[in-house]
Amino acid sequence: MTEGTARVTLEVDGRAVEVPGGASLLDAATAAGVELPALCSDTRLGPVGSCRTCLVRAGGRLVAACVTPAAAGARVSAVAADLVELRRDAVRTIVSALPPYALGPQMPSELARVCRTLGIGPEDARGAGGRGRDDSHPYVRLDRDLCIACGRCVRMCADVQGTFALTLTGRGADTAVAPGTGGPWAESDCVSCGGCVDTCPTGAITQPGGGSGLTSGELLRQGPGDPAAPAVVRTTCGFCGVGCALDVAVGDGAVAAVLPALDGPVNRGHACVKGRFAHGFAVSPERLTTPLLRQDDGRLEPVGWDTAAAHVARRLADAITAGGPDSVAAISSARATNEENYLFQKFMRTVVGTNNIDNCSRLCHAPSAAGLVASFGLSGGTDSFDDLVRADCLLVVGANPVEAHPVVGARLLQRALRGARLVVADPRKVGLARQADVHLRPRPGTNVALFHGLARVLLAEDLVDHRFLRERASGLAELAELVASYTPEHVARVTGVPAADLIAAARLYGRAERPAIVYGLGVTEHLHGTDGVRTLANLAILRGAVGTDGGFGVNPLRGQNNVQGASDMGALPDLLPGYGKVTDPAARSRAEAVWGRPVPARPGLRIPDMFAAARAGRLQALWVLGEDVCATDPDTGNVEEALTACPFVVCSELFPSRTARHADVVLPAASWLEKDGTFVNFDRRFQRVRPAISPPGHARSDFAALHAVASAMGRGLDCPTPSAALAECARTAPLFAGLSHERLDREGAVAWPCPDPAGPGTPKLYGERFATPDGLAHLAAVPYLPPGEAPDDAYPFVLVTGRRWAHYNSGSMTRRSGNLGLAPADHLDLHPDDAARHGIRDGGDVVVESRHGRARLTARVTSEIAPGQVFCAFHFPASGVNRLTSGHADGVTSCPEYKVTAVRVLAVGKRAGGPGGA
Ligand SMILES: Nc1nc2c(c(=O)[nH]1)N[C@H]1C(S)=C(S)[C@@H](COP(=O)(O)OP(=O)(O)OC[C@H]3O[C@@H](n4cnc5c(=O)[nH]c(N)nc54)[C@H](O)[C@@H]3O)O[C@H]1N2
Ligand SMILES: Nc1nc2c(c(=O)[nH]1)N[C@H]1C(S)=C(S)[C@@H](COP(=O)(O)OP(=O)(O)OC[C@H]3O[C@@H](n4cnc5c(=O)[nH]c(N)nc54)[C@H](O)[C@@H]3O)O[C@H]1N2
Ligand SMILES: [Mo]
Repeated sequence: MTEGTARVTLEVDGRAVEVPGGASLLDAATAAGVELPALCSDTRLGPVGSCRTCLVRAGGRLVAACVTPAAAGARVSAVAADLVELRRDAVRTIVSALPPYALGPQMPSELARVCRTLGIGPEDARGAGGRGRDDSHPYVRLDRDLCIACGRCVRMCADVQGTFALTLTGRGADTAVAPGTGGPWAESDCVSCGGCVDTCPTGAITQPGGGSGLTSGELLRQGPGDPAAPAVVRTTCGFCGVGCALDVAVGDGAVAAVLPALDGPVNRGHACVKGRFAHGFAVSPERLTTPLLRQDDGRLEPVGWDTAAAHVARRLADAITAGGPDSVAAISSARATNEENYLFQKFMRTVVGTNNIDNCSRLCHAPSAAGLVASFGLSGGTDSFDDLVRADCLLVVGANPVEAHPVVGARLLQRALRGARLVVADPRKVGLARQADVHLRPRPGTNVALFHGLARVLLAEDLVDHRFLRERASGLAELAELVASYTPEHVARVTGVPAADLIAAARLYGRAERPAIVYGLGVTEHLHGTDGVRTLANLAILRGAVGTDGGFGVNPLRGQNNVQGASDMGALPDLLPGYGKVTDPAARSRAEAVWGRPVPARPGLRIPDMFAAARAGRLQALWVLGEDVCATDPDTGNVEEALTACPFVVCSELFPSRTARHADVVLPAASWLEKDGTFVNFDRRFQRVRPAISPPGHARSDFAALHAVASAMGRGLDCPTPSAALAECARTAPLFAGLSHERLDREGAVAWPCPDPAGPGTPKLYGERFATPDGLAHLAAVPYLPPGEAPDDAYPFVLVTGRRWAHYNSGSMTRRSGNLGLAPADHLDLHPDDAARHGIRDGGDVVVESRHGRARLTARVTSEIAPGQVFCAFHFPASGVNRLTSGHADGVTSCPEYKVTAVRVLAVGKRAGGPGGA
């Protein structure tokens, strides 16, 4: 169906129905309340009309309803007895080749339901079976005997996921789905998005365990009155920042299946290996189930919540007495809800009396916040995801959405396959690069030179929007002067990107009608990350491609499920909920009026400054909630030293993390599947989070834990429920004034700014003016400066760290799920030439050493990585990857330089000092 086209009216069995232009007769029949069997059809896929089960009569002819457009004025006959008989025959023919259990009473499949309505029973299924199964994959089960070769799975894999892992093989009635690589499913290109499982109408492709055969489509059909229907809870995924709406099917108090919601505003019936399948962590025997208190003998022993809360309260009060409120600090969590983040910053500001609160945005997209505010005024991406997928040129920079934001990655890939131009800037041959018109491979840490090079081409070839620059932007003269020296040849020397590629990329972005910029940590996690964001934003400003109809702006793929929200809620040392500055008396008094308590005016410590203060003996207490700082912050040795030096450490966690091992009190937390609240996704949408299951043992939501400690300190925090907390936040922050749980329950998703309960949210920003003080977009004329570390004879490689598709950050959750079977270890990617030179073989163990520490990994020899560079993820803390990374950080925001570390690599068993690796 095409959006925005006029609606058409037609008649189905004498009943007038109205459908959008472009709809099919199948849609029209559905609108008329007639359910047709349509075994090759799925709303996520284009129609193919191959199964011939949806036959209707239109204009006197028999047609397959799914492939016939609904024409205005058409008269359609769908329920006539002869048509029902024809459809029954078509379905019966299909069924006849299946074994009887295909229609068994336990089958929740679409086919079984259709057969029940048509009066077709197991006796009609007379297939002998014997075609075999493929149970090799942890999340996908294939029963070839149930395959009807409808092709839905193949099309989901190709047209929605973009992986092309599946095909139909065999002849005639023997045709069945198979991995395209020929071997077992587990060895195929499958990335476990679950799309095939979710569309299969027969139960041929299912997932193991409960919920087998249940699909999003069937879930949508089951009314609340259906006694066979499982309890289903609509919630928002708690892994990355895409914000997929998920339906969690619950049986016996446990997750039976997680299905992507067909009407999910962002994901539209798609999901990835994490949201869809990686929920096993929730019932891991390693979950923390009771508070733990460090005893005199050094052991952590279980205690009750009252004891734990009283202890935390007393030690925090002691710390305040001994060192003042600013000797207490807190790290809040981008995994936790908005309401929890709101409550935590309120606790620190009003109960403790300090602004010492920060969140992992510091390690991630803090440069986006700073850079986008400086360029445009607000701390968020400029456009909505819906716009991105309408762009005709995508510039994807330092982001690997195919692995890190798979639902976004798949949609961008589909857009490129359907004709949008694609420019990828990444040192590695990442998934999208394979489809790119131009793949720019800058040396890590040279973005600013690259972006200036692109800007210079735009200016030199007059691919800029003069009117926009005159009326809506400032800083052109300074930028033009600066970039004059960034000639393609000069930029080629600095970045390694051939001049011709640079020019080609600039022309694609410069000549597109609706260009969009999407970027990730390859821009931010650098010594000059904020400069990177600003000079990337320059390109959109030069083109007039932001705040106008002619472009889709500059959009960071924010990382964690709620990293946007944690910052929106003011879990930051310098900003209050809704981004009022703590140094601004007006912003403070607005919060003070709501909270009835003074708000400290001095900005607090950032995460790295908290550790430095602890090491210097200036921090009395630190509460770390939902961040494994000993695994994920850079230069682990320094972090461990800080936690050891800090007299009192509290850790709120799901698992006994590395950080928890350093804590004096460990508080067991509820996970996203177990709590109530909201998250804000990467395109600024608030969405509801709802508890599907109960937390294990005595684990509690962070929300409840904060209340418990506050009341043990003799201080109320008000807002007894998450709903009350968001309502209070709305009164504190004009940006969110129109938001409430009630509204989100009604509308699903609302993008901020949302200043008015009666007005809409704002998916696209800056239509009239930018939110900067002068209303203009600000071009940034900052020079390129080199990264903090460079390779030398002792450390000849540049190590880039980042993500892999199957695991998530510290891996605390994905390693405790079936995903471990998909990716059992961290690998160090290195180029075949480098491997040969250093005597390293694929699959061999290697030691990696930097100036800061050492790690142990398994080598993966691949030309995805450029010579002289190596790449690894940080999903297995035991490997020690963050012992390698340095304390270098972005000068503006303190975001760590995770993307550039000089290292040497040694095959295990070899002595240091091998060729090039002394
Ligand atoms: N599967 C999975 N998904 C995740 C996560 C996860 O751990 N696992 N984590 C979530 C989080 S918290 C975040 S923040 C996001 C991150 O999502 P991304 O930003 O996509 O993740 P990264 O893989 O860290 O880095 C992106 C790319 O930057 C490239 N890069 C490195 N240096 C440079 C450079 O100098 N210039 C350019 N142009 N590119 C460079 C790297 O090669 C890498 O491919 O993912 C989220 N989603
Ligand atoms: N080398 C390297 N290091 C990196 C990066 C990189 O690219 N390279 N990326 C950085 C980035 S972008 C980020 S965002 C950080 C992420 O770093 P972290 O935030 O430390 O990583 P996570 O694994 O997402 O989650 C932290 C912990 O929160 C717990 N948790 C999950 N949900 C909840 C909850 O609801 N409540 C509580 N109390 N706990 C919960 C999990 O068990 C986990 O141990 O890592 C950074 N580290
Ligand atoms: Mo992140």
